Amino acid sequence: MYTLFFTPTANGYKVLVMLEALGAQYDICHINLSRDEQHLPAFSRLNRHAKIPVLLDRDNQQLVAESGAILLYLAEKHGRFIGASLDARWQVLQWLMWQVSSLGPMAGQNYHFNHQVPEPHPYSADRYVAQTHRLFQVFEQALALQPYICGDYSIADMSIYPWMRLHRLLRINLDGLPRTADYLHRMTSRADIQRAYVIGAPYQERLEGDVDRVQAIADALYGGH
Ligand SMILES: N[C@@H](CCC(=O)N[C@@H](CS)C(=O)NCC(=O)O)C(=O)O
Repeated sequence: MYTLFFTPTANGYKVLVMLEALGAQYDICHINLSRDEQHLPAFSRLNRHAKIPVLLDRDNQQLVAESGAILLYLAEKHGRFIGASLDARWQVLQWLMWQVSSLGPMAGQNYHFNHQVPEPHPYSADRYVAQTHRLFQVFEQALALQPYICGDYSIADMSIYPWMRLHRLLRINLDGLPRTADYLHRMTSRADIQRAYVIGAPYQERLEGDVDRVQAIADALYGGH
């Protein structure tokens, strides 16, 4: 049994997609970022970086933050989606690291400078679109004729898809990226991914997060004060 501290953002969906792929038992503790609930002291005790996602493994009270680390934790614990051979495992780790160190940060800045910046900043907006586009091109070449980035469906795909599916918002035209377009269609058609996005969607509308639960969980783990 797991508790996922979640907001319906790309990084949040990575873990929801994995939990659905595993058929794991979990509940969701909602952190409303638009109300700055990530900065509540109780949540900061769970993750000093004050960001979602965070996973609590109820079996052993293990807390894990950082989406890439959470995906690895779950893949190792369940022995799934991390490559069957040593070579495949390193491929999966390589693409997982590529996502968390390159695609995620570039796409995140792209989104910020195109949709959230208080004053328009065309140089930065265009720069991060160009950087994101280059990463899509790298992915297009690497995908070649494989259905998934490492052959079999893996945590690398689960980390990449939630960002790539935002391609329109990121101003990425898929016309010159036909394999990536097919890949995104293949991923979107997966039943586990569809379930994850159906489960996550209502949290977009929720006004308040589960702040009392966060407090209770932090107190149970670390003691009240
Ligand atoms: N490197 C982190 C990034 C997590 C992250 O940026 N989370 C965002 C939501 S997608 C967040 O919590 N933002 C709140 C804030 O920055 O205050 C990961 O991969 O988990």
